Amino acid sequence: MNNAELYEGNNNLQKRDALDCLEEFADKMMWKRSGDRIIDIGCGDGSVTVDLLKEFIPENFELLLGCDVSEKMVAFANVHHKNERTSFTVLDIAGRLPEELRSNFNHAFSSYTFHWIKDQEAAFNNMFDLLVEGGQCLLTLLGHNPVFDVYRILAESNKCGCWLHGVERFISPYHDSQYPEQEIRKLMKKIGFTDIVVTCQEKSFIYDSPEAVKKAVQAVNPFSMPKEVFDDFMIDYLNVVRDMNLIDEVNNTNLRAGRSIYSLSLFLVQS
Ligand code: J10
Repeated sequence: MNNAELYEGNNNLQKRDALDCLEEFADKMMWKRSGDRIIDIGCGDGSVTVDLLKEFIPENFELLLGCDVSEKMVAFANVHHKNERTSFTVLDIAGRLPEELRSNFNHAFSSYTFHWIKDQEAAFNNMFDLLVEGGQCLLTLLGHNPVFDVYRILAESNKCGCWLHGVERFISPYHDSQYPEQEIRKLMKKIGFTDIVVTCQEKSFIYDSPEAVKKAVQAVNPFSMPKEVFDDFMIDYLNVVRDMNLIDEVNNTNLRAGRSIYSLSLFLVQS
């Protein structure tokens, strides 16, 4: 996920779910009279940070810092969205936390990022350490999503398999979980969060056309492959999607994708 322009134009599903999560938990957010410091983990191109998140935070915030593991995404976000109080920096949330970021934020947000992280404990520990005591965090991430089954099926195929080596690295840690909420709750308690709320909702999403599905998949494709291979890969991808009955025709033009997308929302307080 390194093409910021492509992601910016094809992330309606991610934006819809980020908005749902912000609306679901807006009442629980406690803001200071002024001067809140806010971090958005996995900011990507920065559009969710500035278009959605900013609508939910008080105007008198002190700092809004977006961070992402991708240098290209951060560079794009800084060019398009940086101002006096909003900026973007490179950070691997599962890696070593820079000292200056520790206990530095009143609120941490993250949307559609944590399902890419294998070491959940390291990432959530870092999230805890970023916050001041009593700091709050709000996250949305994928549990089960058929997109991961499609990757697994294609990884086994003779034609595409060689481009999908190490496919398990890119499967949500909760894709195969029967009770993801319980698993997450247990980990959050171990880390030390209090007031833990974890919800899991089944969702679907309407795309305008197969071309829109193709672009959305391309925008988050974690496998590197040449452009000509990608076009072929997408033909196979959409064939698997059809074989698995993952898309329905709606009004003959739109497509409803993935009736079994499970989206997890987490609200946590640093004790
Ligand atoms: C940052 O965004 C993401 O991590 C999003 C992911 C992994 C979900 C992408 C799902 C898409 C594009 C829907 C695919 C459609 C199907 C019919 C399987």
